[in-house]
Amino acid sequence: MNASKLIVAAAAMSMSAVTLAAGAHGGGHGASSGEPGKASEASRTITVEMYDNYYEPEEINVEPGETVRFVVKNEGSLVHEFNIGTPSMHEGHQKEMMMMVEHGVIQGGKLNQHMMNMDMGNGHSMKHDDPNSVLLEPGKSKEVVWKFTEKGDIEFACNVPGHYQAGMYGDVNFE
Ligand SMILES: [Cu+2]
Repeated sequence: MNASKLIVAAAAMSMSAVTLAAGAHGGGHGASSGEPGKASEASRTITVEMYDNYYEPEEINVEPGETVRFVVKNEGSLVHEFNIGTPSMHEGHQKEMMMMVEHGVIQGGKLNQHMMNMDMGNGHSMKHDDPNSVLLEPGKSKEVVWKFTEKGDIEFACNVPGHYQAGMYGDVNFE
């Protein structure tokens, strides 16, 4: 939430059309953010609370190679996301989340589950089931198990339109 981050975010937004085509979605491709982890290999559990529009804690510290089990709780009044990725992955995902809002999938404090499962006509749906993220209605809780395979420029972020810009993201610091 410092000034330099905001400048980076603003610069990234101006390039948004390019990454939309590239589809920086999910954790599978993008190498540097890590990979889905196994709960049995998690070294610890971190509880992350989501509010309107910030996280508690605001940042986390991990060791390279560490698997962390996150218990994510939405304590706010709006739909929020917990998504682990690089800044450019978040930027790409923000386009998809914008589409989810435009199609009425995300409605303030509610998710339209029926629409999330609908085929959009091109073999794609607006399901939100990537292993690096959860999208939660108020009062809901879910787990994400993630392995931080190597050091990288990684943030956890909410890509619901406007939330990242409001400061709803935090750094993953490597020890
Ligand atoms: Cu949010």
